[in-house]
Amino acid sequence: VFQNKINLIFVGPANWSKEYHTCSGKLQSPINIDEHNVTNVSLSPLRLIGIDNPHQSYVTNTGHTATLRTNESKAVMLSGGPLENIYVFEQLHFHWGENDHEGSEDLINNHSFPMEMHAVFYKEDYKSFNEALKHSDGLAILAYLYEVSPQPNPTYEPIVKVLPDIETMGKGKVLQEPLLLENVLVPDIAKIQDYFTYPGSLTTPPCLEVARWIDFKDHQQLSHDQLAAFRDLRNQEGDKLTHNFRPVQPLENREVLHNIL
Ligand code: SG4
Ligand code: ZN
Repeated sequence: VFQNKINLIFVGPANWSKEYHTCSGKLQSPINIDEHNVTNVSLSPLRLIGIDNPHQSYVTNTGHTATLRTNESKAVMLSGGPLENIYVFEQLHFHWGENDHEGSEDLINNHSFPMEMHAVFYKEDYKSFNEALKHSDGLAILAYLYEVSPQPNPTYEPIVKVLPDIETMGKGKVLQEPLLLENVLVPDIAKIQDYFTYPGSLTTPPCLEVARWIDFKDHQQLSHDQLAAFRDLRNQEGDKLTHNFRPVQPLENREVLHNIL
């Protein structure tokens, strides 16, 4: 039935665990974060290194999302906060929905947002992304939530502009200018220490429970047209990618921490 991973993704999240038992595990993502049910903590500062100079970057249509990578490996590193080690930037990608009322994976107080971006990092000690996937502390994922604004957000224009060129699955395109990841990953330095964090999983099969999630409380802005550009991307079947978020999973026995300054 499940010919490959991409097909499986579209068979629907309810069926994933038939093929991948981990998808019904007890540390699954995404979750609903109930702000009345979090533990306030003050962790050491979260640090991002290497974001202050522009990196040549390219965006690929994977058939499930648009993924951005830089040409240089180990260009950007993450440490501090809930992390005990250094994590290396691998890629970032987006989740969205059919309209401006849905699309995010994690929910806040059961509220869903039109888009969520994930910046995926792997633990440097494991040397490679694939090796890191074999360890429970292998990944750290930064999650950014978006709301609709009347004006386009200039930070995302270089990415949005190439989307029409990568409508077909498998296509990729180098951004016209090197990208300053600082604008994307640290949109407001004053708000970067305000986040929720919990242990979770990849949100696509095989749903590996290897990720420390860090969800920023601050929301970013995108215009309706910027959001709509993502919905024109096409999947393996050639259909428009209008829904690539997983529904929330049970919190089970987990505690969500809220870091405050
Ligand atoms: C998206 O499909 C990404 O394109 C995948 O990255 C990613 O898989 C998958 O989401 C799950 O990641 O942050 N949402 S998530 O939990 O990072 C991995 C690629 O296919 C393994 C490169
Ligand atoms: Zn994701």
